[in-house]
Amino acid sequence: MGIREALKERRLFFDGGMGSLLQAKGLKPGELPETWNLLHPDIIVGIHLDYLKAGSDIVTTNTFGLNRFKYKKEQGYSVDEVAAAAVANAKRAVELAGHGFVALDLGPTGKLLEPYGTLGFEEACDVYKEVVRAGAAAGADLIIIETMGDCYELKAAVLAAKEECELPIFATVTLDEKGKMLTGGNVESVTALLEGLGVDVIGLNCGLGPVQLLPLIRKMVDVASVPVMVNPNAGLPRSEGGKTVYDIDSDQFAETMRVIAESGVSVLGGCCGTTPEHIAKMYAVCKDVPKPIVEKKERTVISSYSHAVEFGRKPVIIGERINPTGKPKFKQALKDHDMAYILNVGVAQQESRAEVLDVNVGLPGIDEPAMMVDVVKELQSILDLPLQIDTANVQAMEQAMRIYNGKPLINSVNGKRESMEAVFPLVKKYGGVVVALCLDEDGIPETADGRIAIARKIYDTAAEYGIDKKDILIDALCMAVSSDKNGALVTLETVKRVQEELGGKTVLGVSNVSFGLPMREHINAAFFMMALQNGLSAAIINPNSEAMMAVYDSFLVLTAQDENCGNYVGVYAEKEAAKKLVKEAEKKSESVKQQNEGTETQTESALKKSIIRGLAKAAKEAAGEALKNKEALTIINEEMIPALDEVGKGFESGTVFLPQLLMSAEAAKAAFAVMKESMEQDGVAQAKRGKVILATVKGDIHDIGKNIVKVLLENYSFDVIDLGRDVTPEKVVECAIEEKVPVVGLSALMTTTVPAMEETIRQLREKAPEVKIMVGGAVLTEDYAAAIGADAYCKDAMASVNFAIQCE
Ligand code: B12
Repeated sequence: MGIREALKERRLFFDGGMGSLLQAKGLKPGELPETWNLLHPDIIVGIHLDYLKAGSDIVTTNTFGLNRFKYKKEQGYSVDEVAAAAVANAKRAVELAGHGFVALDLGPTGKLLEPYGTLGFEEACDVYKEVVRAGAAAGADLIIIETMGDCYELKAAVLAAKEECELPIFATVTLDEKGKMLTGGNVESVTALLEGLGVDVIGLNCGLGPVQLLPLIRKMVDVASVPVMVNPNAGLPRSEGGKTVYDIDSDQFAETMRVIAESGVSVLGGCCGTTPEHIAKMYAVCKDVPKPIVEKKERTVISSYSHAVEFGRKPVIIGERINPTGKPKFKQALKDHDMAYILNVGVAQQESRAEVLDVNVGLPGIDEPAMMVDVVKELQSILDLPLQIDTANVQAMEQAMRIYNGKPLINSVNGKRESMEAVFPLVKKYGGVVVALCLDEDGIPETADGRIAIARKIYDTAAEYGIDKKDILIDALCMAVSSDKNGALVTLETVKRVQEELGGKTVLGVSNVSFGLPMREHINAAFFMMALQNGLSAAIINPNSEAMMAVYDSFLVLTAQDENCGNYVGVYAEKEAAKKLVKEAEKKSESVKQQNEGTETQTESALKKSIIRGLAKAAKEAAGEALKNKEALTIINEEMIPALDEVGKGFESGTVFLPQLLMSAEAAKAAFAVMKESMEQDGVAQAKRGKVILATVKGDIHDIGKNIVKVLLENYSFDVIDLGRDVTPEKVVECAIEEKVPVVGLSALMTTTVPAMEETIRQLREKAPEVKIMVGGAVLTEDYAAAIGADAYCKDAMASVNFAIQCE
């Protein structure tokens, strides 16, 4: 019986941890566990066998960290031979036990993907393909992709598995206690992505214990239409005497797993810290819990890297502005490859509360696939909104769907056979919700009956490709009322009937209706309200139009979809207050003075805003502007650091995610380069001063602050030796002795790296007692600096100069 049949029949059990068992058997720190497949096959077979005897149906190959970055032929072992040996070991155990399936294990590559890191998306796919090819050839029964913290990398792994073999795919991600992935995804967005990609079983593993995972897993069972699996750690880890211990025992583990089994989870197992004992106890208490029935949820969902957007609840606003039609400036931006312009159009729509952004870059004479890929990459690196890939060019569509970081909305397919044959296979492969236009070989029907018939035809054909009705949004099409007086009525009737007769969901490009008329916004707004009233699920509109958004907000209030009018009051009370302020300001006579102040604040906020938004080009430009009014150091202290502080606070409170943090850091660096140039120009040439070593301590990669300190010290003619970031205490000491340096400056930005700073100071005191040490970084305080033995705490870069001068 294959694993898919077994899954239909009964609950399945995975194995538990591998790494900790190997350590107990002598795996040394720094040694790669995967190599033991070749060096100690008997130990690996033994562990697999223990799990199979404990009740596991599936054993996971010892290949979690296997990839080309760690294994190269020239270093002794190739990816292929390790994968083949790992599968052979697992198969041997299955043979000895007389039952079981072998899951080829794929873990994170250990590298961040572009644009936040250096690993390209296609290269990530290739890295995984190597392992999949070898593992599948060696006879694995399924693929398990696990412990993923970044959904982009997860997508690369799933595509690699799909493109290299036909094996069933199980995929699990790791969430923190707030229910977020490292790069910000949550249960809903991961579910949308993985179901879209056609993964067989989805779930959660590692990171947390079963108790903490329980609420998150319940949420996943609520939204998923495929079986759910959970492999938790043996509770929460903590360090005790240099060893990792977990806070619950095997009995408590098993008991919580029983509750998880009863919550509708189909596949159970363990992760870090779990042993055959945990699995045996879990199996004993869970084996008789009836297997859950996995219900298909009729949810129409798309996602970005960070969140999901669902259709069919509150109407969804899709921003239409990233589209060259009728926009000469936008056309020019496309021709000039002016990404900053396009990004700004996106940012403005997000600020106007668009929930999805339409992306259309079709222009005669342009390489549309290349442009579409570039624009999608740029947008998804800065904005966290899901995108609607809007193109008639199938190649552009496929390339964009491939590199899109989530489950996209696709615009569009239509009732023509040719269109369906081109688009549906892409939707099946990459996942997505597709907009389906009510037209076919015979054109656009004049009646609602005709459009409904096309909608039915599209649903039926999609089903032949394995695409559910829920993943289709019917576009009833909206004709210009100036040329067809009944056009709007037919559209509205179609919208209503798709929902009532076909149980489907709808979308409309609303603005077409007013084509050829003056003051188009009046017609658009009125038609928008009528469409909403007829049950429209999503509207492609200009979210920057106050009239359109007023219709939307009012509609929510009037249809009881705005609890306590909270949304309405939130948006319009502020607007009303702002209007009053403007009026009052106009009355005042000191208009000239105010205008001046106004410009300055605008410039200030432009720099701050672009750093917060992560817009590097805009930050660079704003930095140049800001320098016209203020000195570099003042700008750094008053604008750049507060901007980064704001991002940091958001990160801490869970409203900002790592990708945004990285983009803000990049923007800050771009602005900082401008400041540096200005400071260098201002620098007064002086006689050379003494040497200063600067380093960010071991384990810490934050260096923006340290680099500012460096520029300022150099400005004051100090000879700075910059050891970079993540610097060991030994390296600092060695350099201090070798270069006979009187002052060392250390930077640490995290509570977790302050101990490394303390250790560096301790070693300096011991081996180079004459050196003066100054320290800085956001987490430090005067008291803390004194407590760890530093000579001086420098709250900013200027303080570092003053201290270095004092030491002369
Ligand atoms: C930008 C940033 C990043 C960037 C860093 C890019 C880079 N090249 O530096 C990236 C995105 C890579 C990053 C990664 C991470 N970050 Co970070 N990051 C920040 C952020 C938003 C701003 C830091 C900054 O540059 N500030 C601006 C500079 C100019 O200020 P500054 O460093 O304090 O420097 C001034 C003074 O302190 C002083 N000074 C600084 N150093 C020195 C040294 C000497 C010798 C002297 C004299 C003076 C001095 O002078 C400077 C100029 O005035 C902070 C939040 C914050 N507000 O601090 C979080 C923050 C530091 N990061 C945090 C975390 C958790 C992380 C990650 C672990 C996230 C993750 N899950 O992966 C990783 C860490 C990886 C690692 N091992 O280090 C946390 C730390 C929490 C804590 N209390 O320990 C913070 C506080 C955010 C938060 N609130 O949660 N981060």
